[in-house]
Amino acid sequence: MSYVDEVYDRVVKQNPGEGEFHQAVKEVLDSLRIVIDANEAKYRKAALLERLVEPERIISFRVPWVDDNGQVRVNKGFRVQFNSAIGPYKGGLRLHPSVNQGILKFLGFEQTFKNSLTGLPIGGGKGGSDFDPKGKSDREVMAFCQSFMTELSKYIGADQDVPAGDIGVGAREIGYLYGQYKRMTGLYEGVLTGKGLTYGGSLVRTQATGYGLIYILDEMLRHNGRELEGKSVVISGSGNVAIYASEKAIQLGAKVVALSDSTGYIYDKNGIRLEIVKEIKEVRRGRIKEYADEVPSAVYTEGKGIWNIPCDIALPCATQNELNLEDAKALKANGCFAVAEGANMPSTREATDFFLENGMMFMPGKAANAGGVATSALEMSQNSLRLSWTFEEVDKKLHDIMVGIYEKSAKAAKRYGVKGNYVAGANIAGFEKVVEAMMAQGIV
Ligand code: NDP
Ligand code: 2IT
Repeated sequence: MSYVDEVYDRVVKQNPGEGEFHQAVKEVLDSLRIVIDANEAKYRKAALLERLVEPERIISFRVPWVDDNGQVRVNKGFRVQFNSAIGPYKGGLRLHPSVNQGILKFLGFEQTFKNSLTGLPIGGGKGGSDFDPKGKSDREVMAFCQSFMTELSKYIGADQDVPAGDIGVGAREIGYLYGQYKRMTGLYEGVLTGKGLTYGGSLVRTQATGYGLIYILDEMLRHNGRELEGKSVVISGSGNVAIYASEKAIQLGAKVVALSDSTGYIYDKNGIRLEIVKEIKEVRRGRIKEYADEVPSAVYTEGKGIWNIPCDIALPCATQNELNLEDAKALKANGCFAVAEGANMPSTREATDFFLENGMMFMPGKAANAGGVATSALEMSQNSLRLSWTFEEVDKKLHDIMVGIYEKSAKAAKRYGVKGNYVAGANIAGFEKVVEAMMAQGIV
């Protein structure tokens, strides 16, 4: 049996019930076969893959807090410190009822390669809780965040592990988490990113994942003889990534016609009016349905189905496995020619294979959404320097990093004879740096 298959079988056996983690490992290992087969003896002897798929450490803890009725509630808290070969653990915190250890392991594993691709010195980590922020008061969210950080603060630090936002964690949550970290440790340090601008945050971090997604999409289109201007775009989700992907796409002359949330989707043939979406989502914390109540040209449809809307470009920006084979076929049949993933692993394996086998341009999440964490690393740099860069400076660095990720992924794919396969290219380029650092650091 090949080394890759052996290690994959072992992952399935040793990590029962963690489907998303198995899926992420399989996707990465499958596209690394060419590299691993060429170095099999060396990697086997060093148990390189066995080490790569095992998190360095998982911290799991109880999060008790008191709700507005005086009732004590208990959630599960986690931090997966996956790989520190190239820098301190870095990655977001997710607050969503679906969160479990397997999902955080898939995210931490992906994060390791993504962070490597950015070219910046950051390892891979992810954390979160099954706490559901929806419908909670600010005080309840603060109570939860303070309890979560009381425990987490023992395991993180500016040179050790630097969490940030992800689903359900934005500026409000980062603020509460930061305040509690400072109170627990007495340290005013860049231990979290996505901070507010008055206490060490970086300009552009809010926009970074969405902007970065459009920068790399634009690069991919131009290298394949296409352009973004005038194209129709369907974007799933209506959170941080979806909103700022929409903003940059519109700035560059595309027309965004649809957005969604977990309840349904809106279609606006005239192009989405983003200021209304921002008011609903960022100010009111409302539902995307409200857009159709305010904009006569928009139609709201309950449930799934956003991928049946005809478009040139599709950008899944909500959550894992939100786009399956049937959706991929519908996109192709309706004329879609490019897909870039703002979310982490939003396309199922079958959908990804369909895109690759049917000549569609496809940029996988670990390359396409790396602009968020890259800008987080720029926030860390500014904190260390005790300086703040301007919007234009950070935006230019972000743009250059995304172009760099495109080039690394395209070149690695070409080098291994799979030109245009950015899945293989991103996995190989991300892997090479992590492996070199791991091998150099001995058996750890
Ligand atoms: P937000 O919490 O801001 O928004 C999430 C959006 O996705 C909401 O519209 C939400 O709808 C929808 N969504 C979440 N879970 C589900 C679900 N199970 N089914 C359907 N829709 C769902 O999160 P972000 O925008 O920050 O994150 C979106 C994706 O981007 C995630 O995969 C995240 O890991 C990834 N990402 C985020 C980065 C960042 O910097 N924030 C960086 C790189 C990747 P509803 O409100 O109804 O729950
Ligand atoms: O998935 C991701 O890359 C993020 N949620 C951002 C992580 C970060 O540390 O900024």
